[in-house]
Amino acid sequence: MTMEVKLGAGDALLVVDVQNDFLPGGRLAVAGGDAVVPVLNRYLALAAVRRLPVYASRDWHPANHCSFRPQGGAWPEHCVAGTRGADFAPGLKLPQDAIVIDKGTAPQREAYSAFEGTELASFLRSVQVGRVLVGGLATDYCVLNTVRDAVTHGFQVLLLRDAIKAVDVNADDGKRAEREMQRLGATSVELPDIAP
Ligand code: VGL
Ligand code: ZN
Repeated sequence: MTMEVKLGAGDALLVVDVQNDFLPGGRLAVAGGDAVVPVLNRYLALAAVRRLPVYASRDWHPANHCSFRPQGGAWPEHCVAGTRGADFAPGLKLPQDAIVIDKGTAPQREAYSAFEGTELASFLRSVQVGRVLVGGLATDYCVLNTVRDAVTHGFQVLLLRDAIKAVDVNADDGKRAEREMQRLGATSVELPDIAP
């Protein structure tokens, strides 16, 4: 069943961590992660037509970040600030005026959420955003935690379920994360749900 979602004033698009290191060939590759890029480009085109502000978060770690295995963390080194792995996917068509949100920049703090330790919530409020469309990588980490914080901050969330991909360290982590986001109040939508 498709629903008819009309985008307009008060909406914003948030693209989470679509960076080389999370794509196939990257240091923390999400299988099929590159598939979100063309779909996000379609959402970006819709955002342009509807004049929605666009935000793009980046995992932006120092070389000694606590989440890296040499520091006792869970992950291989990834998205080190200023490296190619931390660049946005080259095929992602972010507009010139997209607002970039760097997170995970403090050596001793993990920050999966684009709201954690950033100005994102105040940026959104300052331009009267009430509803955020969220897509990107990875469903079971940064997307999940970003959506949770968005809800906590009082924003409505449209989860772009055709524009997310999970790490799936455990089978079905992504599916569980999606259910959890719905339980928190996010609405899952796909491109065909969006009114042209
Ligand atoms: C992420 C693991 C570590 C993510 C970031 O963007 O989902 N996952 N750092
Ligand atoms: Zn990270």
